[in-house]
Amino acid sequence: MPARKKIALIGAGNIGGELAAMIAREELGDVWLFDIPDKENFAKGKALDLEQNCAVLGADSAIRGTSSYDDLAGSDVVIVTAGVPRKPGMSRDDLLGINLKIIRAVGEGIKKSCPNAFVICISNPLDAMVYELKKVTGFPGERVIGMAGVLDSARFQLFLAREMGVSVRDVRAMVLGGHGDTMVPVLSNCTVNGVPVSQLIPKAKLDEIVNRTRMGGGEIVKLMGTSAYYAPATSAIQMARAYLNDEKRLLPAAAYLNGEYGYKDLYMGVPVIIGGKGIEKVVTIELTAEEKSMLDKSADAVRELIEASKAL
Ligand code: A3D
Repeated sequence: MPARKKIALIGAGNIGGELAAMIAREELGDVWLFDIPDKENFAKGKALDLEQNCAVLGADSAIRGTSSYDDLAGSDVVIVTAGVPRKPGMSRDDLLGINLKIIRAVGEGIKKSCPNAFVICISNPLDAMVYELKKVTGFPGERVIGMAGVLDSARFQLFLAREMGVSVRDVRAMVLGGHGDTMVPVLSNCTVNGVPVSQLIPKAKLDEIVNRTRMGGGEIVKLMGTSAYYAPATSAIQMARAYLNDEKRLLPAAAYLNGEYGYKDLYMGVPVIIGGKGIEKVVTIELTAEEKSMLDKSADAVRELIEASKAL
């Protein structure tokens, strides 16, 4: 019998807990919920609650809490949510100073204990944090990826579907670029079951939806006082599942770019194929001149943040 997959969740907060619940429910693997020593008991308690939840559901995944990287040894997948989330009025970039230090420590721990893992970063500011994780671990780009595009695209698809009164299942759309206000909802490739969305929604309304998508995270922070966690967790699980089951999903995600789309040494949201080898391909799609220029602006914003990290 092959052993169960081992999945390490670094950060046992809101997203970490939801990730653990989903992994266990789907029996994708056994889970280690990791947090800082001050929160080790919290992580252990949450793990116990989640494992008891599994007993109700009849799922056999084991869930453990820890603050020791040794317990994460040999993990197949590591999902990083360590750090602080936004509070109302904050931008993701405001988190850079505090989360950078945390991500550096986390990167060292992963490098030591999980040298073969597929690493999915969720901590914000996303593109700069995933860049730092790759730098600190020294892992190849195929094995270090950032989750943002799946979530931003789902928000975009939801708003489009609600506007048209159709099922979210029939709306296909992608959001590329950095995970910030400069993100690029790609209208030229957006369809409802193959019908270009521009034939179905007037331009002024589309512009409104694009804008709401760009501000989608902030809308929730303003209402809840902290950032979203259900949809971010589900989005990361979609990526982890694609890796663990070698699904070859084509998904938008923050990938290390080495010349693709004309960008070098940068992490940014692009369409990628995720399978058993990690990021198996960065897919280059045709963009309109306007979309490419928005992507360039977004790349500049990410580059600025990466440069700021280097100075810290
Ligand atoms: P929260 O519930 O505060 O959980 C974060 C956890 O990280 C806390 O339990 C902390 O104790 C823990 N932590 C802090 N330092 C360390 C460390 N050195 N090692 C291990 N754990 C540590 O936040 P959350 O789960 O709501 O959000 C986590 C991160 O995800 C934040 O940075 C958010 O901004 C980000 N986020 C990203 C998206 C994207 O779409 C990319 C969406 C929503 C939230």
